[in-house]
Amino acid sequence: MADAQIPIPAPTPGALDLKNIQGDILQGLPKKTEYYYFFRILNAERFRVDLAKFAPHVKSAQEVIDDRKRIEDHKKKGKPGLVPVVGINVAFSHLGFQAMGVDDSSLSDANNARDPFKIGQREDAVENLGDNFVPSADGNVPDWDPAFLQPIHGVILVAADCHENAEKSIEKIEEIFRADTHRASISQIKLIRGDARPGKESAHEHFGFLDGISNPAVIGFEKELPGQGAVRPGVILTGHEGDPLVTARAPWATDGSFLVFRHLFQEVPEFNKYLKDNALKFKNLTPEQGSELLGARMVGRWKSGAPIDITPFKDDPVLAKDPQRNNFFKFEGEVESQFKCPFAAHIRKTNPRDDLESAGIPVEPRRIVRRGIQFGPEVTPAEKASNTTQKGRGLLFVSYQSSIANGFQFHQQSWANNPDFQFRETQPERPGLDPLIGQAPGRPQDRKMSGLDPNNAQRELTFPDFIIPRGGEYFYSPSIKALKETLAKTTSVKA
Ligand code: N7H
Repeated sequence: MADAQIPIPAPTPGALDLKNIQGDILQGLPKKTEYYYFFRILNAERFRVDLAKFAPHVKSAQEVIDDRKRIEDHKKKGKPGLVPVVGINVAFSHLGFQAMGVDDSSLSDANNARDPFKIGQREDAVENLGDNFVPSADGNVPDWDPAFLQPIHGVILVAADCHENAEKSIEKIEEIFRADTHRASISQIKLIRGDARPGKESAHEHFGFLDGISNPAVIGFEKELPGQGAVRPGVILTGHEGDPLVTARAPWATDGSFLVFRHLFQEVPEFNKYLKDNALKFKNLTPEQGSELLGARMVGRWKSGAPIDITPFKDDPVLAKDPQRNNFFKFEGEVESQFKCPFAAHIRKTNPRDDLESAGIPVEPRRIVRRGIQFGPEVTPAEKASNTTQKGRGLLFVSYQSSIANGFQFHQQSWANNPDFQFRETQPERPGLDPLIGQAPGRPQDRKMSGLDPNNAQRELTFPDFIIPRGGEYFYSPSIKALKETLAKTTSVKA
């Protein structure tokens, strides 16, 4: 997600051990490109020895702060080009901990037999997330890229300013794990590259909307901007106040976080055609403005990033760029109204703000921080002309949270896919599904929402799938100390 927009936080010294927390979690590794290297562990002993050599390369939150300062200085001085930077992080699935022979029971909820981390995303995708599936003799299999149907033990993240620097690092990493030799300790399952979009689209996702605006402020790390919402560190980091399993965590599970990865394809020409064909007729808007308004009402923000709760019928690019104002809204006083922002708009579904808080239900325990990056090329002229996707593109979605069940899974299953959320008592209209990520497998007629038409809140619009998940996994991003002292082995083994 948009990197350039993230304001540099003012860390509170000493509050969190920033040298112990992996760098992607609290602030995001700086990046123009990011590679996700999914791997399987071939030999636990060898892998844990190799991990001891790899661990010093893992970038901490403190090092990310230092990198971002260097980038900021470079920009301020008006120097040309980009500061060379590489950030490496790593995370493991439940199967990965099992493969290493490490007891990870304190990472799962003992009272939840279907804890998402324990069952893995492949199982969760059909059971709870609503991904499309293919029936088979062994049960329903998600309609995913076959690579993600295999057991995945871990993912290495390599973020950089350019492909060359990232690829050099991947070569070094492969040397450490002796990949491609007869003594390899890992084998690559899939390597996916994400890239920021070119030019002035660089902080925008493929549908054209500015992304990376709203993430919660983690108390003890950064100062809250107006409307941003602050969370206790344990909502994001395991082993801290706010982590629902804080008392059950093993000591090594402090300062880590669960990393949710989703390979999400976006049908951009089809999305654009839908907006054109269903342009809203409102006041004296031109058809083009009517399409823009429809898109803004589906997302809850204009492409510029300006929130429609503040500026409902006209974009405001100056407001969009102002971090003091672009999050300063909470759907206040609109619990029964979707005139300004539809109930099911993507950002209202995924952060309901006053919709819940006014009823005394805190949103804080549900919040996630989103990282990730776009992948795939720009729409080609042929795709534009035919309104049909011919090249794969979308979002490598990444979120961090201390509980997948409370965070990502809840967003997807209980909010985005639930036509009754947010629960209304008096209004006749049902909110419907999140028009972007809401899923109703096998029931295309149910992919609909109300509230898009400001003249008629009850009018429902039905839409095809614009976002198609093709894979993913649930990982745990351990602390740097856990990597070095619990997971890695320094004693040499016969290789
Ligand atoms: Fe979403 N998009 O381009 O439309 N997202 N999202 N998302 N999303 C947000 O506030 C998008 C996805 C959240 O606090 C913005 O940063 C796309 C998943 C949350 O106000 C835009 C995809 C999940 C927020 C998009 C996608 C979420 C959020 C506004 C997939 C969780 C913050 C910019 C391809 C299950 C809400 C911003 C808040 C914002 C888009 C996926 C969650 C523009 C294209 C899977 C929590």
